[in-house]
Amino acid sequence: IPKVYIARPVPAEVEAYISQYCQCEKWNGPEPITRSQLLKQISDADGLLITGEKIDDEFLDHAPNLKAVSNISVGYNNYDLEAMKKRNVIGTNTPDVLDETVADLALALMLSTARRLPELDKLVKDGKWGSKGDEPLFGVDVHGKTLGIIGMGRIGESIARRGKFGFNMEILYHNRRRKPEVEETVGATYTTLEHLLRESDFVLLMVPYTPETKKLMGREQFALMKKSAIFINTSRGQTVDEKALIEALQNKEILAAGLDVFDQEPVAPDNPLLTMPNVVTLPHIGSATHQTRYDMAMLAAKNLVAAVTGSEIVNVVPELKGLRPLKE
Ligand code: 8YV
Repeated sequence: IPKVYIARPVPAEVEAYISQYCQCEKWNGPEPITRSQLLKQISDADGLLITGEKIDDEFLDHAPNLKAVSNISVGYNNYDLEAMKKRNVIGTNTPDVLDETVADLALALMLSTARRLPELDKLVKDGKWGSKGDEPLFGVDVHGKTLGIIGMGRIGESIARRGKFGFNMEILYHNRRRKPEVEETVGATYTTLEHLLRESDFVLLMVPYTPETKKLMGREQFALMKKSAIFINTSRGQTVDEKALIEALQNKEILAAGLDVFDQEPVAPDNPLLTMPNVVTLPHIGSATHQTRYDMAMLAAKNLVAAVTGSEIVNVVPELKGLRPLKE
């Protein structure tokens, strides 16, 4: 029977599901497993359950039997698609099940940044409430403002619905292609990136990380934003020129930023973003609820079992859809 390697902690029910169809192995050393430890474990694996590990030529050379890699994530920028294609290794991801949870977090980050929640929570806990009068506690409104969403995928749509129907916001969006259905259901307006940056009170980045979106937000883009605007990133850190963001904040070209993702993760302790009170920082928790991470792990397990047992695989990433499901 196929042999799979589970390379990150998953609920017992997920491992039990895989064990019905495959021979399972998994790391029992300290978490997280390092790349060099992982490379030693996969030499006879047919399938791999993972998140984030770079699946490139080096990795695949250590796994000659590998037929499928299953990400417990919707993002799959860790897949070197050309390396996987030439070895006929299928890659899957976990779309849909996390959309609402990530959208909730995106709105939480918008509200936290606009109303300065972490900074003011600390002020109360430090016993400084009342020390400066009311005005120093003021934030900015979210309701009725303009939300510009860069990347109108499934998660972008969930965010747009929250902004429109929850906070009566005006929704602008920029995307690789127009989505008339979203314009219809949410009343969102498609526009150019430049116009979105100039008009939005909140600029929210929700694109996948690809060669085309690398450093999509840079010096020029931040300079187009209103000085009263707030930047939110819930996509990937690499879609932002982080140096340009730091300078835009230091030069007051934008008001504030809410960041769930960073160019390097975990973020380096000397990163200037960590010293700015108008920057809210989170440790990449977009999908991090018990239920959603369970659903993602179970979906990734089902993707993996389908791939290594030759059944129909639902969530093959688009760029790898044409691959034959199994090596002879
Ligand atoms: C991941 C994410 O689950 O799904 C994605 O692409 O970024 C998150 O939901 C998280 O990075 C795993 O640790």
